[in-house]
Amino acid sequence: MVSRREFFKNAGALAVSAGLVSKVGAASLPEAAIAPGAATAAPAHPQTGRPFNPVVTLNGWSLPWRMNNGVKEFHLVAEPVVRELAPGMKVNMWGYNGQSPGPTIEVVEGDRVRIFLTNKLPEHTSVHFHGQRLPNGMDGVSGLTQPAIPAGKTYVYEFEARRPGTFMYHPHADEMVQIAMGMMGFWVTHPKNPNFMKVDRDFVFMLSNFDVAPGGYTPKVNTMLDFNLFTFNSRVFPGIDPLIVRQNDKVRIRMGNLTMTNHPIHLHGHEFEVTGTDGGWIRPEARWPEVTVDLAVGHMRAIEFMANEPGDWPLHCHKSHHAMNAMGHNVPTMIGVDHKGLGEKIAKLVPDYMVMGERGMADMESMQMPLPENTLPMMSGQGPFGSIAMGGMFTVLKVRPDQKPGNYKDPGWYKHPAGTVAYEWKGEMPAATRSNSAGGQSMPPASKPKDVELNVRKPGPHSGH
Ligand SMILES: [Cu+2]
Repeated sequence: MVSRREFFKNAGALAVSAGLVSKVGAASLPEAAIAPGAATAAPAHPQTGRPFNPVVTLNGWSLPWRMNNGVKEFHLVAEPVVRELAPGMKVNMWGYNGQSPGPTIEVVEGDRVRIFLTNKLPEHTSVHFHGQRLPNGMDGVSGLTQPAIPAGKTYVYEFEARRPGTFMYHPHADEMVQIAMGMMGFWVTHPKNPNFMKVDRDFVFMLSNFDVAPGGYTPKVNTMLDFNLFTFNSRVFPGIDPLIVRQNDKVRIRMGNLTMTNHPIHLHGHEFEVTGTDGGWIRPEARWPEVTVDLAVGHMRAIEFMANEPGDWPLHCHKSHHAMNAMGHNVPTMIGVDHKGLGEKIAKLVPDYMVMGERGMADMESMQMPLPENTLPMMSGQGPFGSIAMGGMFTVLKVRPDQKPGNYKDPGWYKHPAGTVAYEWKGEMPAATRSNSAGGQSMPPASKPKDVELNVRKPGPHSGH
């Protein structure tokens, strides 16, 4: 029998057809595929079972299955993993099948599903299928609906995927530790009718948070609020892949929140509607337009929009501390403090001392100070105009007219048409602006330009109407 690694290499792709595993006897476990890295895998079109439109897991992949007498069988392995958060930082986590989060599981409404869960953690676990209709004994709550799965054992879950929608899976055993260590994954039950609420691109990712000391390698599992790494699918910007779409594509983004706080996720350049929650699809007449959707802890949300504005549009958490990385916390605010001469004096006593923050924190955008091994600058990522000054829960929706249908290759930065980029004003300043910039000193009044009318409404006969 081939090892998991060899099997995966031989399969050559994430989507493994039943034919490739048919030599494995019906009584044996299905092979547990693993993903070698944190790249976004191409959508896995089904080669067996009923048709569906696959999702794209940001910096993730979908788990192959085998058909066994009409039952879709998946093999999840709960195990310690090493996850790269972004180039330059790797973290010891717990996850499934080689990665955190685990692979996305995709099934079709009405599918009979069998999940084998092998526990390779040093302690017991279980797996709960969040939001699903299933027999109570398949709900995965250790102690309540089943015994906890001891280390080294494999348990089997079996149920019909009754309701289409957006779900997740995670342990209901020592959750504080296991979820803090990264144990979670996405689950999509596609509708029986592939044309129901069909979209051109369907992205999924989990929100998670970690507290890893700069230079450390393992999340602190007892942290309750002060996390320093906020992630989309256990990646931080600039490690999060962009969402690549073709102009005028109908786009769905599904997100699930297993952090310790809420996240207002904001999209630039477009309005969207929330079309689904973990409770199901929202009736069209009950939806309203938004540009930010708040995900409470335990929430899943599906948003949809027409990507009709070409460009590079941020998609990010609107909590400003969640769009930056580890180094920014517990630093005193130094704006306005005059450090002149002080830095040199302290440097004689403390050779590594560095003054920062006296003009705001923008100096932190690029790595101007040496970082400990295995951490990331608090804000980073280079764009076409300089540093993007973001980290954490931040990525870019790239809308391009010439992106081929079904193609997810990064087209590079947007090339703005001439005359459509903000530019420096080089003309005359109005008086008020000049006096502000001169620090409040009085300036001679500027004469009003002849061709500019002051925009003041005079009360007319219809005022107060
Ligand atoms: Cu947030």
